[in-house]
Amino acid sequence: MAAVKEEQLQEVIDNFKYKGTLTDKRPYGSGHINDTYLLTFEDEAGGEMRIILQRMNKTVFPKPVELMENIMNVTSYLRKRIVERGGDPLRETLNVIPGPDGKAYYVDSEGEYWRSYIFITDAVSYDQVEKPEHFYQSAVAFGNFQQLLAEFPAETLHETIEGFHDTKARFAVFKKAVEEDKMGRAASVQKEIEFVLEREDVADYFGDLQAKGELPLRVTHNDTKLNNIMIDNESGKGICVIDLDTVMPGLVMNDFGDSIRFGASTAAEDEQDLSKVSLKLELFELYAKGFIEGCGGRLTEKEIELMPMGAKVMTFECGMRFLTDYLQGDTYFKIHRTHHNLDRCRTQFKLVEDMENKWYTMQEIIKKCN
Ligand code: ADP
Ligand code: GN1
Ligand code: MG
Repeated sequence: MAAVKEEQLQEVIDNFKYKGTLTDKRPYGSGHINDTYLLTFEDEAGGEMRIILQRMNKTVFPKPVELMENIMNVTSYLRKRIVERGGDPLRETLNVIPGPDGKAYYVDSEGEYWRSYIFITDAVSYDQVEKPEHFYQSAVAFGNFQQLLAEFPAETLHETIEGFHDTKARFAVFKKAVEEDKMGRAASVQKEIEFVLEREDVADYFGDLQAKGELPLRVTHNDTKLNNIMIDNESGKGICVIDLDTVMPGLVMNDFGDSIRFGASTAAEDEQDLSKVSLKLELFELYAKGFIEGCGGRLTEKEIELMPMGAKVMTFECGMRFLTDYLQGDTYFKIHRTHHNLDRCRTQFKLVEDMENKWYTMQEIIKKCN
């Protein structure tokens, strides 16, 4: 996607007609998909108001109107549930600020879709675990999110990205990308390509079980990275689950697994020194405890038993997606250096290998939690 232009950003800000005087605007966060800005306004009394403004990624989400319909439905459902349990709906779920005509988005003169959220104050989204307690609390919050949406009418949700965690389908896309080799990069990443091809069974695992009817389809978040949760500065609790673009029917093991691949790693997702990358079992255990607790008894024995598999499948799938994007010319994930997607892919594969080595212990940990 073309970079956001200054005048384009200004047009959008003007059209949202926010209250107060704009005192600051800056790119914000480290998401790989949307273009996020933090806007600061001052009101007449000198008070400060912060807002999140995002250009939605149309390449990734080709149906932004349906996407916003999902977000409005999910957040208004959550809002009711939060109020019922005495929580603060302005901090515990996303709040969309309507556009000029009352819609949940604004389309700029270039045809790009923008949306705006109330900024959640006094909370931080972490890119890496700084305190294990934060990770535990993020697990409780993601589990809780799952629980809160357990009775949500799943049939009203649009599939914002078709086959998002259909690892088997992603394997097929990967193979095609290798064959096409658009950028002429395949020869230089033979080791990584082999790594994927040797693990077709991992790609098929959940799809096969689903086909046998052994896994319940639930409303899941599908992008449970640590930086998609706001941790309250004061209480250290996971106050709000954000980035709701991919809330869709899915498998709970994948929500668990995606958090593990990101948060229970000893290094950043794009670490170049692979000797620093491994699975931290203490964090795996902590997250498992928090997540199962957060789900409040709704998980089946099978779902719990398959959590290590969720971690492996999500890590494998993510690495494969990074490698696919690298082979296709970096058109999906935002990159900040030439081989960024390759670096990301390598950390994921290093983690998969480490999980394979620690498989027995991972399973023993989950048995203890069950
Ligand atoms: P992406 O899909 O690109 O990851 P996100 O919706 O996750 O986009 O937003 C990127 C970052 O912006 C988040 O990781 C978080 O730090 C910040 N952010 C998003 N929404 C809010 C909000 N309502 N309040 C505070 N920070 C937010
Ligand atoms: C993307 O949007 P963000 O940065 O939270 C991606 C996830 C990947 C993740 C890898 C819609 O998440 O699926 O796991 O990057 N989101 C989408 O860091 O593709
Ligand atoms: Mg995000």
